[in-house]
Amino acid sequence: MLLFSLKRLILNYTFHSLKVTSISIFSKIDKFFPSHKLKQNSYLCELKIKTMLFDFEMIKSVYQHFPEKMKEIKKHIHRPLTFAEKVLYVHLHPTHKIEDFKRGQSYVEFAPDRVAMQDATAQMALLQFMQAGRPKVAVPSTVHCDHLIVAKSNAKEDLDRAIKMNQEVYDFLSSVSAKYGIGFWKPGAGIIHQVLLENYAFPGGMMIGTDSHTVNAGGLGMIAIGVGGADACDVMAGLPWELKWPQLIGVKLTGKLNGWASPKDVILKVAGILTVKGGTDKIIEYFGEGAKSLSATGKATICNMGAEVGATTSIFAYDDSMYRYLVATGRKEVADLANTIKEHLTADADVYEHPEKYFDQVIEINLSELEPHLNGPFTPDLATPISKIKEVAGKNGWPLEVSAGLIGSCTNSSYEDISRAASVAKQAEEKKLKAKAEFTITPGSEQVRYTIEKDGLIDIFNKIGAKVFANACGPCIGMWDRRGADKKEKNTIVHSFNRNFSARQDGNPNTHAFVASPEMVTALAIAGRLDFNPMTDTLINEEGKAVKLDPPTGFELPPNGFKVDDPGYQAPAEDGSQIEIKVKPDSQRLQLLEPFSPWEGTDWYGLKLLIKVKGKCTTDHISPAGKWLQYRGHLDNISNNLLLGAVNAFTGEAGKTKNQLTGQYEEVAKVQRAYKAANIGSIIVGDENYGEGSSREHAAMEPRYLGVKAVLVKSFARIHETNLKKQGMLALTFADKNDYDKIQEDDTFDIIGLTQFTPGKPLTIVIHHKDGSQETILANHSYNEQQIEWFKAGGALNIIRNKVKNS
Ligand code: MIC
Ligand code: SF4
Repeated sequence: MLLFSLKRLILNYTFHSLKVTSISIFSKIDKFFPSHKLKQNSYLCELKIKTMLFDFEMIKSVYQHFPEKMKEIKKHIHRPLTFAEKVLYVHLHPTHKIEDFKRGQSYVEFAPDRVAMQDATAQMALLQFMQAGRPKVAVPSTVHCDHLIVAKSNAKEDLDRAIKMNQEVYDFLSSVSAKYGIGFWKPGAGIIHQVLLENYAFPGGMMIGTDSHTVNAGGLGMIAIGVGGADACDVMAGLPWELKWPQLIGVKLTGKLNGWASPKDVILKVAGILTVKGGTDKIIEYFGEGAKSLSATGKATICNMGAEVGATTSIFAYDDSMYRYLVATGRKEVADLANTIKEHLTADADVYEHPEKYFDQVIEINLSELEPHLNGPFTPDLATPISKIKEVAGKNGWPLEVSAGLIGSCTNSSYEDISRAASVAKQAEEKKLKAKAEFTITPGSEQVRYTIEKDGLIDIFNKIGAKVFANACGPCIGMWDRRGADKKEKNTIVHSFNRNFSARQDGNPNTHAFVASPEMVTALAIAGRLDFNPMTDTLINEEGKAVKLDPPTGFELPPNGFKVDDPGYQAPAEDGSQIEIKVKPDSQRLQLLEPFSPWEGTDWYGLKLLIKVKGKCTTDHISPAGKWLQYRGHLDNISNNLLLGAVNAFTGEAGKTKNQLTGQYEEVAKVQRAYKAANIGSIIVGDENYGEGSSREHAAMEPRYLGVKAVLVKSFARIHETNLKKQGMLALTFADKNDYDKIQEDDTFDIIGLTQFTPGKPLTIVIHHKDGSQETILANHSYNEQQIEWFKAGGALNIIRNKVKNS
């Protein structure tokens, strides 16, 4: 009894900003974290909470100030505003003047409401935050353990194995979170973006997250943006966060989805139109009757995969679907508050009536005519409508047999998704069909998993031989122990994830991965064929009869409500000052960071070409995931994967380059370590949209750590370019893209103009060829004054500590 009262008392402290409406059981933290430093400290206890309402006071304050801020904004901007613009303006940093910012040009400082981090990026973000010298995070923040769980046998075994294997990292994240006031979602709790949507996202709010798919929360009307850990570190330290004021794309949705078409097909079509770089430095705002007809989770799917067109973020205005979702996920208080400022949580009327006047580009999609799509292989923007797949696949020689169908991931694991996929699976059973391909499901959160289990949906999948993996990223990020993948056979898989870059899911570059809606994935897994069109084709069942699948049906929200026993949340300590964070000096998983050295104050001469990369070079090519995820907290170890997936323009081989000192071809990191040992700087040359994909700042920190000085490319993806700048690297683009062709394998470079490094002024690069000839080219950059300071200081982190001290 005494213990119980004590814990109750402690709870009152711990959940100062968390309204707990129902607590079922107290249990012990050492179930998950046996070696946890805090277990002796009675103030931290694991809770099983059925309904939680986080940060209500913060949300209340955002809504309270929204109308008066809008009034002030309207005094300065005399034109109708889109919804995205309103949310951006309302979140301007208080020190920033309100003005009509230049889209695609002005750098603007914001004050986001919250920060989210997933385990694979949180390690580096928090290692940096620990250097900032703050006792607590300045805004509500959370860590989510979802990326490090290998999908192999089944949820339980996989989770147990992951907890054992990643103990050191989980312990680190859990105790850093407890110390600095960060909410911690344990392994098994779910994928960051689903957990955020279910618990934290709110209409009109602003969030940054150390994962490119943070944009998912646009489905609940939030401006949510993916960033590198150094950006997260700034905001957690109470500093303003900077972003180039984006351009705006308006997508008008008319009609209504029907039959096999789903929200996923909206974004698959948009990806086909915009391509992987069409959204760079742009926000996509969806509107129209069609938008209102979509569920909130459907909207989140569309926003989530906006990362695949490089968009800064995507957003829908507040509507009834969001109200319903907030209520269903235990946040009626937030929904009711949102209703009180409804008129501000959408664009001004004229914007949606005359979109061409307010958006830089307008796209119109009629949902009534939308066909299901299959996007791939190897890139998410290669969109093929299902009616054309036979012809296109045949022409390209894509393997037609589907070897695996996988549903889940942050973008498609809502109750609606799973229930629609289950309706297809159910028919298979009724119509005497079995899934021909391997079929797997990764639920997005424990809340979704628990509810679908209770509602009998997991049983339906089991009956057609499906495997249910742990609530985590799993195969989506290459954490898939796929039998036989090492044989590197040519094969086709279909999944409902976002990304299908070469080798991403199973490490096999010959796996042709196609992205589709969960219901289409289920149909194709049953048929076992890529060219199966469920709208027109029949299948032969076990009795030899031809049967046809009916269009899927599902539930927007669980008819009997969401249920969960233990959502997997751990609250931070009220006073974390006594918590000590230890990192073993010989650890292979974690390494404390040393500051990078500042710029030498001179121009650079004699830099060697490290590698000239040809074609697509995503962050998966620069710093692959899969088995390398284990080193995300250890900069020296992970640096060995530098550019392992990048294709060398001179040899066509991935991951190897010529060591100019020896003439040998070796792994890129090895060559770079040799240059570093010889005190020689180097430069990486790349193609278009370099650094596309993920937010992982390792892709920028690794070259910096190994002594690369500059990255010179035709164009950059937004997050990667910022990450390079933050880490003190020189991120340059060819002023004339044709100059890319001038770069030869044994070149040496001088970079001139650094002593007068100024915004808007190009730098000069002298290329020395091996035959003694030389050429001079210009390189552009997009550094503003502050970013030049980061460069000079050797990285933003070297400045942040002082700023925090003086603030
Ligand atoms: C991804 O989908 O590529 C990831 C893994 O979630 C990344 C983050 C990472 O590399 O850790 C992302 O999208 O930012
Ligand atoms: Fe995880 Fe995949 Fe979503 Fe990235 S895209 S957060 S790896 S589920």
